[in-house]
Amino acid sequence: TAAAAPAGGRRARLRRAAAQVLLTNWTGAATVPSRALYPHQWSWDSAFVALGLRHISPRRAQRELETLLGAQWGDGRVPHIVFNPAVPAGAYFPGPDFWRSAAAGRGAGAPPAVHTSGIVQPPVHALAAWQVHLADPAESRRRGFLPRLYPRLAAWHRYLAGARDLAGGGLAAVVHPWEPGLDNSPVWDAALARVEPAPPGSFTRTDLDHSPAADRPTDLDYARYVRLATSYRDHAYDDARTPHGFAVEDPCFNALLIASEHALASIARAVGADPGVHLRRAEAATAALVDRLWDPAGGVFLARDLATGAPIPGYSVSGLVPLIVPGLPADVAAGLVRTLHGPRFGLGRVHLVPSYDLTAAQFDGNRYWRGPSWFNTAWLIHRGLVRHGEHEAAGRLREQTLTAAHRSRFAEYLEPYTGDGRGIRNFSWTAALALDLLH
Ligand code: 9YW
Repeated sequence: TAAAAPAGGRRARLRRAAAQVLLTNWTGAATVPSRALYPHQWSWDSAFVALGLRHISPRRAQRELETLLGAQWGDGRVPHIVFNPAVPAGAYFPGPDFWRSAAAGRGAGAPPAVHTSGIVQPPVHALAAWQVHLADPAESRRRGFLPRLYPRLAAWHRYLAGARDLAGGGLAAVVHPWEPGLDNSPVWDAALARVEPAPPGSFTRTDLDHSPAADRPTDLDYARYVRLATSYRDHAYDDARTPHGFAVEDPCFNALLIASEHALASIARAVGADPGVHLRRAEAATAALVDRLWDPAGGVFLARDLATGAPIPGYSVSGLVPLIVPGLPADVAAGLVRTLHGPRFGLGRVHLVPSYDLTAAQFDGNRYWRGPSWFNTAWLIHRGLVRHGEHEAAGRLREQTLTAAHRSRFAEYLEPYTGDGRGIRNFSWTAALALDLLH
């Protein structure tokens, strides 16, 4: 509403401050999520960053995505981290010497000259690429942006729809809790409990040098993350050969794949290719999403554990993100909007959208993805509300998000009840998505 909106002067200051964060975090070819905590390029961070950067430099936004896709593997996967060779090896764990992409990933087509991780993150890239193109179509055409990106984005989606459809049900599976981007969500607890932790002392965390331990995943979480990643690496990142100790169909990941598939259809049309294949894939995946993950009783999408074949009870913001999917059945969309406003997520009564059910025993308002509100999921829910004509709720969420970005100095996440910043400050996607919401 107008009363809650930052006044004109504050908006201009917010815009300048957000642009400054993105400039500080720009390395010359890409943007790091944070200079101290995450000093390399992260996959879905870059897509969110590009969505904001397009308002201040469409050209830099194009570069951001080109750099990421330049590190794509031969099998189509887009790695979740592209390592910056200028950063000391010990600055981030797990670093290039852990993943050993060029050697261990050779069979999967890892690039020989760039160091990357071997896992993936949610596919927001086609969606971002199409918006970046629309921000300045003339510059995009001059640089041949879409014709260069289209085959890479298409191969990325083919990888997810092919090698990653582990259950054969038409959805992509994630094989590590880092892949859905919601690392320590309580939704993964039961599946993760079956993973034997790596021995204590076999690795050293670097994240705790930059962020309080109470805001981060635990050592036991990390020991299991390390075990899973080690096993994937030691099986040459081969999806068919790895005995996946963790395999889950996540609603947010698949919703982003569907939304990106629609964007890829637009990109295909723009480059003179056939959009039909993308539209058909989007339609089939939407049906599979509703069929396999929708929980009508809860009014939310649930992740599915492929080890047990059963839905995972637990209400996470991930289960609300499918609100962005075009062509969602009307009763499903209405159910999601009801759940958002209900006691579990408290839309309008707490800051942004909590990452986990406020009423659940596992809710922790400080610890990373176990409760805190994040700006990327707020941005996605905002987009979903607009799509379904919920303009008032969308407007309120937008103003709340802008105010919180400003007040928290672009925090990584927020305690949902107080709105106080948590994690690090000057976080890139917080700045980028605030910039986007200002437009
Ligand atoms: C880590 C970079 C990434 C995000 C993820 C977030 C976190 C990496 O940081 O994971 O080291 O824990 O969970 O979504 O992309 O910002």
